[in-house]
Amino acid sequence: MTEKTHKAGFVNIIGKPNVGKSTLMNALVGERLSIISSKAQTTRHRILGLMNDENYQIVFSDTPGMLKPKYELHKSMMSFVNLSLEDADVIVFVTDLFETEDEIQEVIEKMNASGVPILLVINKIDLSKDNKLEETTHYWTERIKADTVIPISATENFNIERILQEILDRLPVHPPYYDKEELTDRPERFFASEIIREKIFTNYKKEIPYSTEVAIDQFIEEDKIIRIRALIFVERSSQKGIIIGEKGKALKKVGTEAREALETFFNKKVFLETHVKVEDDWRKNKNKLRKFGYDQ
Ligand code: GDP
Ligand code: MG
Ligand code: K
Repeated sequence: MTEKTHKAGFVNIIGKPNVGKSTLMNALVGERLSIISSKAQTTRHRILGLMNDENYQIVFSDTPGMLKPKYELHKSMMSFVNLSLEDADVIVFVTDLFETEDEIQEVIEKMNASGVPILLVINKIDLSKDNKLEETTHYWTERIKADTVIPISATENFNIERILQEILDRLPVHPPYYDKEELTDRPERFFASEIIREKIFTNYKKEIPYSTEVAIDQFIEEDKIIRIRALIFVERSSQKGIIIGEKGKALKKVGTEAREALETFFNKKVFLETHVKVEDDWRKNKNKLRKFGYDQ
């Protein structure tokens, strides 16, 4: 492998509940997965897993809450949706033979407008009778600006390799976003920073999440408790004020919610300490920042 040929990118998996996203992830990533926890499926978590090979790194993510009915979507959640769509190098839209576009028209519109290549994956074709697959394909290609359509059966492992190939074909040449060596050693830090980040996304208005990065400064696992110290980086001191909030209320709320999510995720008591730091212009060096979760 050389710097010049290594591919890396973000793949956003989108689809209604029960279409088979988790089953697909397992079939797709299988033993090649560096980090994933079954517990991750139960949290409203953004990163699903990373797939590393000598020549590539695929970062799979989903968008928590994206497909909830509109009235349940907070404004902050919608900005999260936008961010994760814009961030993606490839979108994998998963559906099955039975789902419809009901309640997700807005997300479909955003997806179609994003300019990001979309792989339309139709799952559960093992259940197809008569011309059901044909009808389903027709239905979805009318609605989604897909680059290509891939009928699969996640449970029967049918056509899974093709998805991987289609992703790799569209992945940009780029160095790995996450240190491949470190990842296997310290995935907990990675998950911890992503969980805290998600709470920042759901608690503040658009500008703040865009200007924030989280680094795990300390992660100490003891017998009955995990002690985590997180640094929250912002660009300006005014943003620091917003993050902390009046009498520290806002940050306290984020801290409580994050701690609860961390405890669910790690299945252990968590002591979480947060510090807000102003770091000018970190956005100019975004790639480096994506690694914040691992840096000391
Ligand atoms: P998610 O909510 O999108 O993550 O969906 P899951 O992966 O949890 O799957 C939902 C249900 O669909 C489970 O009962 C799966 O076993 C089932 N399922 C997933 N993929 C297939 C498939 O290819 N064929 C059939 N027949 N069932 C599937
Ligand atoms: Mg799932
Ligand atoms: K790590």
